[in-house]
Amino acid sequence: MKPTQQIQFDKASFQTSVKKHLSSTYATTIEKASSRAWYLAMGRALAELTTFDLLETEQDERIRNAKSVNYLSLEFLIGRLTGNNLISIGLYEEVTQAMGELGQSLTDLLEEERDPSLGNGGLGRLAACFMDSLAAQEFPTVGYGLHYEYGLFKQSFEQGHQKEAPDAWCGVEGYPWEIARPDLAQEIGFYGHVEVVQDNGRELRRWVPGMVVKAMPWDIPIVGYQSNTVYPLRLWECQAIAPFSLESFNNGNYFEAQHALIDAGNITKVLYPNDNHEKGKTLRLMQQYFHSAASVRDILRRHEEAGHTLASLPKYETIQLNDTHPTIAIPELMRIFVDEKGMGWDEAWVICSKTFAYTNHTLLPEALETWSESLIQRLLPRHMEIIYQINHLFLKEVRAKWPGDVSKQRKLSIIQEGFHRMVRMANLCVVGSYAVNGVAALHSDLVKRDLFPEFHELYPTRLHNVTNGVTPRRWLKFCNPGLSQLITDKIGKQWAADLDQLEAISQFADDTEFQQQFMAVKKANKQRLADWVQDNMNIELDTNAIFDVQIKRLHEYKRQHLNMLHILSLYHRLLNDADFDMVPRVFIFAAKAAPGYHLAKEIIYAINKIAEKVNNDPRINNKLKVVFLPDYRVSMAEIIIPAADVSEQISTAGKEASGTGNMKMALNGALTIGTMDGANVEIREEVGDENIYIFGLEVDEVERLHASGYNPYLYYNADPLLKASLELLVGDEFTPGEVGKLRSTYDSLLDGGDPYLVLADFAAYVEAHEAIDAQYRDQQGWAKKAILNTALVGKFSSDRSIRDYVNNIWQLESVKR
Ligand code: 26W
Repeated sequence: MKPTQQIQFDKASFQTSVKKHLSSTYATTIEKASSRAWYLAMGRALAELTTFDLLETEQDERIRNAKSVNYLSLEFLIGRLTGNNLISIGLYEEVTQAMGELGQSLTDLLEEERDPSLGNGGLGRLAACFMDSLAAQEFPTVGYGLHYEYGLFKQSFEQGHQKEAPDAWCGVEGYPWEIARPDLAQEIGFYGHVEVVQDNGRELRRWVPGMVVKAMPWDIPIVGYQSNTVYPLRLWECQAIAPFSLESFNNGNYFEAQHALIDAGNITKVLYPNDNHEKGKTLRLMQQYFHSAASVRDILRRHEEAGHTLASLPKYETIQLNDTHPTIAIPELMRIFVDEKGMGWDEAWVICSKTFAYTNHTLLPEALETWSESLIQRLLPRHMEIIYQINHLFLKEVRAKWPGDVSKQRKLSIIQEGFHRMVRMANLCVVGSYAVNGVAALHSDLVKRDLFPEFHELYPTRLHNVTNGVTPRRWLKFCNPGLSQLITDKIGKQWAADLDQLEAISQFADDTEFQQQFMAVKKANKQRLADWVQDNMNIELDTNAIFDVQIKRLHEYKRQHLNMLHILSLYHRLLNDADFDMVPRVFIFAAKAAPGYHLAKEIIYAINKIAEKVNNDPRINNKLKVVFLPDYRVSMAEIIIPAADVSEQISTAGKEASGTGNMKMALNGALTIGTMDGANVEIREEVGDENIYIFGLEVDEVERLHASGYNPYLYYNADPLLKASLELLVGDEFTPGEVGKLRSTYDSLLDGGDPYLVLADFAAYVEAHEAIDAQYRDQQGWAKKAILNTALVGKFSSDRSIRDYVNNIWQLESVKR
């Protein structure tokens, strides 16, 4: 077994380093330093240790000569690093002691760290879990992302309404874990025109950008658990090259060169807050190209510096595209090969299409990216030519496969015809990649069946499934120390590096003593959350109640409004049915709505208003509490997830590609109430039907209902409880004196046609909740189910996901240092 502490640690010199940073970096003294200054100085001192290993890893000959994965993602939702890194390098106790001797509590200092919220939700958090698992298993990797100045907006509530504020995650002092790499900076062009030059009778095309900006990389160390391998997460920051490009000035692109000054500073200013909704904004495409171009050049730089030939690129490098957001990397690599390296098109295409692989994360039509041809033409004129050429050759293949079938060509073409011609990024990805994968078994089946059926026929081995996973380090060991200790006491500590070992816990599922210990830990975690709610929201929660949790982005397809209707039905029954009884419940929500998504914001408002009334209504005797925690982020999830009894995973079947919160909560001993959607299907397979509450329409039933003409009024008129619950939204029950303030949700569910079938699933959902209520009354039975959830979800470790990618897609080997 490997030692848990690899990095050389000497307490006295560490303390000296912290003190040195206090004075020389943060200009303060031991006597005067604030907690924040102590945290920053400690962070810098720790980062020095990992930077050393980062550079060592970078120089390691065996790694330079091994195949690496380059994970390209516009989002990495890493969350706070300090506590997690201390666990990975095995120095948590040592640093607790070292800081204690300096009069500082490590736990308090860790609270000083702001979350780097460089992602929207699932896709960004998945990228962070994958980096953790790649480093832990020592697969050579570089994560490439963007160094946004402002991460996802901070959320607060004003009279129940969501308010957004900018999130300056770096603070004025900078983020202690990152190091600038000015020697690795790149120049990135935009706009301009294409020149044709003759070269020995050959016609070469060359892009002359009208504007050039600088890409400055910042490295964040990704520390492998129980290993001394440190791989970089390389985040590009856009800087202007002052004052503007002389070349473009001379070429008459004066106007566009002026753009440079305005645009350059903006490119990495802020993360776009849309989740699953594509808006086609120019600046977003600039972010995408900036990210792709800087990353592709850095990959080629590493490859060439290691002495490898261009032809051997796929042997040493694979480039994983996290959704279509970095798709433009494909034509960019082609441009470099053909225009800059003088390679022939066919050779370039063979190399290129063996290098890229693409992960699809959503089937929602409004999330599938298309960019207007005219925008690409203006911003990236040479790339547009290359896309035409790729499409031209691809359509030849289509014609060969389906001669004379024009509809096939129209459907598969990378260019969507019409008044405004659009480039379909997903089609470009499938054509330019050697592998395409969905993120859960059901989702991957739907990718084959509904999204890309013709591509599947054309390229029968290209489409794969890799079921998502979550890192057990952050999502159990770090966030739930009580449960981690209990598990370690029973089965030893190696589970955190090999999550399948948790299965051994199932032998204690009937053991009453273990059940009591398990439930005691859950209770303590509920108390920790209740304390947070008391301190921050001034609401008192009873930890004997069922903690029922729905935490994820606010979206109609995720159906927070179904949960809300269930709450209304309970409220209605408590007030109107003297025989009705229920185990006290606390409904916990946390979610950000995209700032431009009106209905999502209205749902937040409605839940907040309902909470206000219900929480203070003496008639219901504290049976019901509703809390909407503000500013959902990774560090909040770390408090909420260990405290969950019930995990709400209630999307309309076929809409949630995978979900990963479902995995985190099951791992922490929550019982899922969920539809047959995304990874819920596989969670059920693992934990068994008796340990999960599945309800509602399945994918084919959803399709049939839509096809037959769904009418929500049929459900409304047939179900008195549903009707009564909905009617609570139209009066002034929750907004005294102001009638109809919560109408939007009601309207969308009735006159709006209820596109996500909330009403159709309502009755089944209520029934599943009744079963949960009944089960909770039997605490031993509940404990057994909760234990089995923890024990049986080892499959959902992101270590396993990464091994699936490695074995089935990337074909690379780990390098132990
Ligand atoms: C262009 C706008 C946009 C922005 C983000 C479109 C799509 C996205 C993401 C793909 C949305 C996303 O985060 N998808 C989620 O990915 C998770 C990781 O695979 C899955 O677990 C979720 O089910 C899926 O919704």
